Amino acid sequence: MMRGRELVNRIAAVCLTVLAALSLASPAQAEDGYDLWLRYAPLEGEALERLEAFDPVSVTNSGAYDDPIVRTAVEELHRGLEQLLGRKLSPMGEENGIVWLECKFDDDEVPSGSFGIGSGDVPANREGIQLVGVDPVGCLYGVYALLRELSQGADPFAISTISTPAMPLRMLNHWDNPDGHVERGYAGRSIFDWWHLPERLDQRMIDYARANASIGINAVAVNNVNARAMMLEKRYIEKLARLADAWRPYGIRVFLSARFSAPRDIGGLDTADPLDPRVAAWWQAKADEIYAAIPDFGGFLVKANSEGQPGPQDYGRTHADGANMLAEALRDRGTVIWRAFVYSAEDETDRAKQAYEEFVPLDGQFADNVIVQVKNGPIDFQPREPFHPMFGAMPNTHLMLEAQITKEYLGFASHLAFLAPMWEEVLDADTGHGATVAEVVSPVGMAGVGNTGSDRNWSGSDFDQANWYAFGRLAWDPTLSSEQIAREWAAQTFSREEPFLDAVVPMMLESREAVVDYMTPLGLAHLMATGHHYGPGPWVCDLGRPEWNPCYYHRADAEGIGFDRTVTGSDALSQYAPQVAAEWEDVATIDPAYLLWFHHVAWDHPMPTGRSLWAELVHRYDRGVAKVDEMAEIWTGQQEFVDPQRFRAVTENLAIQQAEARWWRDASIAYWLSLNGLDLPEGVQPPAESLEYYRSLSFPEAPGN
Ligand code: BDP
Repeated sequence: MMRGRELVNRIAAVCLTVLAALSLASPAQAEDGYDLWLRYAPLEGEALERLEAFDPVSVTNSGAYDDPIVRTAVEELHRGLEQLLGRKLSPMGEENGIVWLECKFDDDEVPSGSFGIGSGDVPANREGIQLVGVDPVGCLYGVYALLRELSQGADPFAISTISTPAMPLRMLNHWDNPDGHVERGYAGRSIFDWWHLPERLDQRMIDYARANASIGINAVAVNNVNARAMMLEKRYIEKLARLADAWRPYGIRVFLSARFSAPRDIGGLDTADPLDPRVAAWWQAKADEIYAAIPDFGGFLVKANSEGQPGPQDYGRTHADGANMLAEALRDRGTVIWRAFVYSAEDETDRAKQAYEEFVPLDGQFADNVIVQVKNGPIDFQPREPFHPMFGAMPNTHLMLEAQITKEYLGFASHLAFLAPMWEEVLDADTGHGATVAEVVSPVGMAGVGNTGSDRNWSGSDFDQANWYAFGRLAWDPTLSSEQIAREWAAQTFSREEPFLDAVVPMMLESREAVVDYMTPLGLAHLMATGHHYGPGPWVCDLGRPEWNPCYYHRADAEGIGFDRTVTGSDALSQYAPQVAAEWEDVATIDPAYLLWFHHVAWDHPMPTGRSLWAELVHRYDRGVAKVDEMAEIWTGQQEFVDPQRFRAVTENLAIQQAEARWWRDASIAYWLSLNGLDLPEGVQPPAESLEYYRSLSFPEAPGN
């Protein structure tokens, strides 16, 4: 007879067996996305065997442990290998190492951060992996590159690469406010805990630095370009210094967004006139104070005379006057990044023309340590814009590209839109001035408006992590294809199984075009609702300033739709090099993707497909909606490859996107119908609700505003 104790033990044993079987059956344990692409999921099968051949695997370095960045590199390598192998490694040491790090090459000809990886002899006459960094941060980047390859299942002995960053500055701009609210943030509160700094440093600050370093990001502007002067006060400098200290071992320099009127706001002066010697002296003293606390401070990022921000024009001075005064304060130490995103509240000029008109005449007048940061397109981070005409038009100015990683205009965090194809489109664009956009900005850099927040998954959705990742990878190498980036991201983040990648990578690559289709097809732009930009608002025509209104951008009426930017209209086209303008000036030959950006055309305008413009527009809305349905279906088939928690999270987001794609399509069509009075093309579904219904919707609580 079984005694009570024995029975309990047996039941417990059965339960354990069942639990173990259950956990084996589920694809992976639940994950919340916090580990990003740095999951280093344990290798299996051949990939594991190949890495195991390195027994005993450990990490060696050439005696440069005194350098904090090398220490990070060694730790990251150790940690990554342990996770991939699923076991502890022997301690690091020179004798038994199989990955040999050489981190002090010191060659001024080669850009900082460059590295090479290959198999070869390592100490103790054994075959191993050699990793040579031109400098400590080169070693760190090399380590992440090696782990990236191994994570994807690469044969360690076949890894052979030499890599050099294309651009010196690979930067994130955070639009985070000191109170924790993130402007255009859809991932929760700010990750920067200004309230508790400098005493308390959240572990997230280290994990954030790891993530950035792993994709080559080396600079961070921590606060909103709509800046509070307070961030320049002594107590904030102390907070910032703590972050700078934490991020230095990851090769990251800090920048501050500086409010141009700070000498007035917090400096006790009655002016911020850049030509006033007292103002220059104030900034000089402020810079000295910052450098005393942060010797490698990167510099200031400035939004001036744009959307109500103060700037040099308040005193009748130019952008160059303002930027150069700050540059003098930072001279030989740091950089002024001056944003070209300007449009004036008093200017009647087509908004798409204003930045070029203000900046191009100043070419050659900016100090050497000034960079002018230009958004990818001439309006504002729309789902599709032509490249900004300033690229290539200012050969004597350092120009940098600004992209938006957070999806303010592409459905917030709940829509799946992989942005690499959008950035690839702009980087590859031929400016007609003898260089592509990538070639214009490569000597300088790229900035991305961050999408991080306090959400466990960092970016508000699992797939939005891919945009952070893609931004870093493209800033490192703008010739990388979107496909390669999507593949390596998906393999590291979700699953390295081929069937999974073959399904999910194409889905990612087509996702941004789907958004263009269901929101702003054929070159339409800025039709989002007022303020928060959530959802459609093409009917908004009555806001105070003309360019605040979607009607300003689409110009639709009974006869036609689109913004004439040719010589018969605003002539924004003439800001492009002649050969580029020639491609877009003819309504018959222009790429339909840009048609309504540059032309006002009749609803019955014949399109290359043989459809009328109206039918083509409706067709594209339907195509976008159908694509999202297809994406949802593809995802449904991936359950076996993804842990339950993230599988469900993505599934739910796709359901939101399906509904909202329909909403965009229906509301837009209902509105155009009210203007053009046309019939819907044969077989096309009418909008589900009335125009009045769509107009009545309001979302004052939409995030990020
Ligand atoms: C717009 C955003 C606004 C930013 C501005 C900018 O709506 O919140 O302040 O860009 O880039 O797209 O300065």
